[in-house]
Amino acid sequence: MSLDVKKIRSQFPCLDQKINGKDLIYLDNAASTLKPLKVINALNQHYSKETSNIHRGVHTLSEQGTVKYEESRRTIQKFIGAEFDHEVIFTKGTTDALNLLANSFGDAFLEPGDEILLSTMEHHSNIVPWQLIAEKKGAIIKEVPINKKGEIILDEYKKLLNKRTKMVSIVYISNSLGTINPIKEMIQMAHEVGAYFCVDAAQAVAHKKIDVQELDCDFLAFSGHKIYGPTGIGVLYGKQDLLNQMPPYQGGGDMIDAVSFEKTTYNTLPFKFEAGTPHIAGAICLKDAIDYVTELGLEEIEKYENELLDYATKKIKEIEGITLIGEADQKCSVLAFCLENSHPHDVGTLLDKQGIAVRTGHHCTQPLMKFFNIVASIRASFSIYNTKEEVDTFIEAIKKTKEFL
Ligand code: C6P
Repeated sequence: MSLDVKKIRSQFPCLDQKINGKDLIYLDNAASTLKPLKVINALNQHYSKETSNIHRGVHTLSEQGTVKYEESRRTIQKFIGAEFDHEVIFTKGTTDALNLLANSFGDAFLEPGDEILLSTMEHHSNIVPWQLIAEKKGAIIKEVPINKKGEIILDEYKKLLNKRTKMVSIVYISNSLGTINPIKEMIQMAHEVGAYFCVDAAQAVAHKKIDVQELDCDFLAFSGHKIYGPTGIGVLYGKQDLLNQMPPYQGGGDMIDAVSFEKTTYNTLPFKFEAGTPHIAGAICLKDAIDYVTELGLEEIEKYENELLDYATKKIKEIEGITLIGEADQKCSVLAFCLENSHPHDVGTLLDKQGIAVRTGHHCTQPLMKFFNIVASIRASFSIYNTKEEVDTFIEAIKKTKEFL
C-alpha cells in the first residue's frame, strides 16, 4: 500500500503555516524532521501528567515512567533488530553516541599505531571524536577516498584495511550527498582483518530498514530528531560483548553499582553508560516516533521518497547552471547542488523568502566540501510529507532565484 501523503501531512501541524507570506515547503529534513501529532501529544501527556524521575522512586509516577522508558528501549531494540534490549543505550543524539563510543572504545581497545578508517564523506561528528581519542592513544586516522560521483572507492578501502585497522566508522547515508554506502559489504571486509565497524545511521534511520544483526555491525548511532522524534535523544547500539569490555564514559547517578571512596563498582548494561537523569520525555516519546514510522512502513517510505528524489533530480538537471553535488548510483532523499555565479547562502535566503526551507553551508562535512572544491552547497532533503507539487514550486523558485541573482 502506498503512503497516504494527504493524511500524513494532516499529522504535521508545523506544515500548516505561512513563512514570509507563502505556504511553508519544508525541505530541510536531513537537518531535522518535523514532528507528528503522535509525538507532540505524547510529549504533552508526559509533561502534563507523567513527569517524574526514573529508576529511582517507589512512587507510582516514577514506576510508570521507568516502565515506559524501558518499553521504549525494547521498541528500539526491535526496530533495529538488536539481540538484547541492553545493547540499546540512550544518548543525547548521534554526536553524543559517537563521542561515547570513541572515548570508551578507545580506552578499552586502542593501542599506539592502531588505525581508524573514516571516509571523506563523514560528518564532523564521525571525525573529530576519533581524532581526539587517536591523539590521546597514539592511533592513526586514515581516509577512505571517494570518487567524483560521491561513492566510496571499495578497491581503495580494501587496500587500506590491514591487521592494524582497529575501527572503521562510516556513514550509512551521507547527509551532504545522499549516497547510500554498501555498508554490509564494508562490514564484512573490515571483519576479515579483525577490525570493528561502527555505522553512523543518523540519516539512514528514517529512510532505510536497519537490522544490526543482519548487517553484523559492531556499533550503530542515530538521533531521534531525524526520525520524527524529539531533539536531545539518540541511541548508541553496541554488541553486548564489546560494550561489556568498555569502561563507563561518564560518572554519576544510575551508572554505579556501589560507591565508596575506596572503590566504586559499576552498574550493568545499559545503565553503565547512562549517567545522570536522562532525557526521559525524549526517550519515551522516541517510541511514539518509531511506532509512527513502523506503522507507515519503511519500505513504503523509501519507495515514496525515491520517487520524489528522482522527480526532483530530473527537473533540476533541466536548469542551466546547476551542478549536482553527489550523483551516486545508490542515493536517498538528498538533492545537493550549486548554482553558477551565486553563493549558496544567497540562494538559501531567497528560497526562504519564497517559503522554502533548505539548508546551505558545508553541512558539517568540510573534508567533503574540499574534495568537491566548494565551500558550501544548497541541500534539499525530502521526507514523507513532501509532494511533487512542492518539488515543482521549489524548481520554479530556483529559476526565479537564478534570474534575480
Ligand atoms: N546532520 C545535517 O543537517 P546530531 O547533531 O548529533 O543529531 O547528528 C550529527 C550527525 C551525524 N552524522 C550525520 C550523517 C549527520 O547527518 C548528522 C547531523 C545534520 O546534515 C546537522 S549538521
